[in-house]
Amino acid sequence: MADAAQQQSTEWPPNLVVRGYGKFYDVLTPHGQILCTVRGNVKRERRKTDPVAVGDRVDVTFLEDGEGIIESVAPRRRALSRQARGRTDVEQVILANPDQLIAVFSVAEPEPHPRMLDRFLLIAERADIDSVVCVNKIDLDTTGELRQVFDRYREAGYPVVECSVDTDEGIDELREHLRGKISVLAGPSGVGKSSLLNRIDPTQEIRIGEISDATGKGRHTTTATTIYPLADDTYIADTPGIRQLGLFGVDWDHLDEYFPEFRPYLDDCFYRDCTHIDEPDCAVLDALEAGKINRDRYESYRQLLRPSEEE
Ligand SMILES: Nc1nc2c(ncn2[C@@H]2O[C@H](COP(=O)(O)OP(=O)(O)OP(=O)(O)O)[C@@H](O)[C@H]2O)c(=O)[nH]1
Ligand SMILES: [Mg+2]
Ligand SMILES: [Zn+2]
Repeated sequence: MADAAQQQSTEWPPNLVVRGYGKFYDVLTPHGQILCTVRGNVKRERRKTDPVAVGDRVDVTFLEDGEGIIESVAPRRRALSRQARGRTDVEQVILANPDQLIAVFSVAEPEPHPRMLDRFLLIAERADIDSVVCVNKIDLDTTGELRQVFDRYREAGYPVVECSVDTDEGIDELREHLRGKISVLAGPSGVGKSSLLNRIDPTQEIRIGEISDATGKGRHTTTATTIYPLADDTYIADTPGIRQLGLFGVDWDHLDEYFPEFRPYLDDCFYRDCTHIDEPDCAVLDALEAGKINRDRYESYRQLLRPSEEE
């Protein structure tokens, strides 16, 4: 362990990519933040992924004019990624090297989208990234009914934080989850990701958007992923709202393992390669019948595995 840790500390450059603008990147270095371009070979060597992504650790050459050049990118420890649009074999990195995903959804305006949340949790499980479900705008849920769709995630074992930027409820709890980690706030447009960040650290003054009266959806106000340092060892990335989450790198034969609430049962199915759809003596289906696995989450699993079938 000590050896591995030591090795990593020597290989892990301190410079952190905090924002990208086309060809340019803001890189936070021990000597301050500098604007960098990327050496050509870095791009040539990394065609199946974003050559440089926000959250990457990089080696830089400092130029005399205060700018820099990214010479190389340290191997990513992990990455929260989606599929690049129209390219099944190309990875689009949402954030490199996060410790945890804060999946933000709202109880209303826009209304909850549990299938998309399931997909977020899946890409995080796949990449070995912890998740926290953040249910925002609970001020719009005066009866407490709207937030019930998120109960399934608590049942599945995920931490669920209910909060409101307007009333401040849950903000301290969210802050606790962030401490000492690199977190990525992700979710649909308009759920309040940037508003939460402003509330957590009012010095940031990040632009927030409006909700369209016509569609009840957000207006994609945040356009580039940006990492904000909050305190020593605490970083948070704000990301643009996502419309569709293309799954990248999911091993469909092991989809069941990405549903943490299924895991206790997976060794007890009669067939070793049980898909838990219609096999006899299936421990997952038994757990479902016994009410130990939430039916909506199971349906989400089934739909992911057999997308063509009617729900
Ligand atoms: N009622 C209510 N409105 C909120 C809350 N949090 C955010 N909003 C509003 O929701 C709208 C969208 O907020 P943003 O922070 O821009 O949402 P976002 O998730 O960053 O959206 P994108 O950047 O487009 O992905 C703004 O009008 C906020 O004022 C909340 O807790 N309660
Ligand atoms: Mg935003
Ligand atoms: Zn089974």
